[in-house]
Amino acid sequence: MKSFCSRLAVLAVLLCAVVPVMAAPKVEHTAKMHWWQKARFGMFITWGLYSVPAGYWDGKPVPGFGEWIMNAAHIGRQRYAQMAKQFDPVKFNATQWVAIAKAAGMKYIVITAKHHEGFCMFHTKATRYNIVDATPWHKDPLALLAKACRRQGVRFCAYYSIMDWHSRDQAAWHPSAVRPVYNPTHLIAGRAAAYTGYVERQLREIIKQYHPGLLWFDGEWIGGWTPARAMQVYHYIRKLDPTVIINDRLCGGVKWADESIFPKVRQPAGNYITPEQHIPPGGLPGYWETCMTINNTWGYKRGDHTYKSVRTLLVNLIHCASGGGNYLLNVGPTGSGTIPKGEVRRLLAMGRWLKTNGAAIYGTHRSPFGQPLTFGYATRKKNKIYLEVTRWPRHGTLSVPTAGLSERIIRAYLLVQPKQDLPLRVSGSKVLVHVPNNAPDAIASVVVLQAAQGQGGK
Ligand code: FHN
Repeated sequence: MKSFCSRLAVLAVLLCAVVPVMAAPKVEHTAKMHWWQKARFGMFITWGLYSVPAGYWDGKPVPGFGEWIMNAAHIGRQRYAQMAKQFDPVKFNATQWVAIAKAAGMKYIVITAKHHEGFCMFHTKATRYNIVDATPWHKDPLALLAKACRRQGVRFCAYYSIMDWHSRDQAAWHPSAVRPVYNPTHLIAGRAAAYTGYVERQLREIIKQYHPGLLWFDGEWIGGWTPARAMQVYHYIRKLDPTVIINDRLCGGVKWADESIFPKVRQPAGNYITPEQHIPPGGLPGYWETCMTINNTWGYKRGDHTYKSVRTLLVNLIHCASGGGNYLLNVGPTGSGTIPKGEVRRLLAMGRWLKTNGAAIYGTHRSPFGQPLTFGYATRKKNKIYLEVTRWPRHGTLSVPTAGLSERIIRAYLLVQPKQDLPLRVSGSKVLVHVPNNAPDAIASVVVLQAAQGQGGK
């Protein structure tokens, strides 16, 4: 698993080795990202065969992420594949899953079409190791979710792992008959072209069958998956759909950076950067999205109830938006097809906050202040600056450092009381806003500063 730091290190190497090429056309690139940048908040769904054992094997708890159980419990390919016969998620309800995402204020969902285990959660003709052909359920959850997303106005997106612990084209790192260790696999000599063809065939099915707005690649760190192979797949995707967004994980070895940041990059592939389980302080240049678990696992583990608090989840979302990034929050559905209640409760609480305060998040851009704020965070949309106050001032005065602002602030008000002006005065390089003693929201209250009309950033 590559950490964000190692990805950044590789990026540094890449930048000194760039060879100027025709940059992706800016307009096409920006237009493609528009819906995603406005969305700010998405649901990651990590669902697969691993949801059946749910973190236990041979009656014992298995450490690590739920979706890594095949590797962590050293399960042979044949024995693991037998689980498909038990995978019968009769409680799955696509309309309900999308409704939960929508009620949470999430504008897109990214579901695992194929995780490292290699089991395909969609109907593919490339292998019978898929949820329609190999399980007693015989349904295609990606087709059902894509349809529900279209009906409910949520963007459907798909995750696809290059690493594939079931593929005969990939060898386990330690191919023991009794204690195999899969990660990281490597492409078997002479089989790389066959596997690349398999990937292309499946991506074609996913694009043509489900029309994802975004392809979320992962597992790119396997041996033999070269930049050239990744470039081949990247251009294959672009021919099928020039508008689909691609994250920065199609290619291992060489960090694929955002076209909008490094247009001269030799391999302009990833449209955005994907920090994982952390939020870069102050955000990142260009397009980026932090993906994060809601507890301590991506795939379902029946023993993991260590859910993050609603406060932590909301502040994470606000922190991402204030840095100009998206927040992709994961749920791990059970083997029977339900999203755990503890996860749903937190998502619905986030949705209630967003129902009142969504204007401060959706379609906004990063904080205009260029420095951390003592009282919380800030986002901006045209001449409105939204202050997401997580530490409400005790003495009724919110002190805002406006040194980094080029505009005059002409108004201040609570987002929940837009018609009620709050007294404000300039004091040196600060604007002092007189606020009520009690914060309108227990977690984050939004104060809006209005800059003089016709001025201001994005
Ligand atoms: O190994 C995967 C992991 O299972 C999970 O899918 C995360 C989500 O971003 N990605 C990889 C770890 O970086």
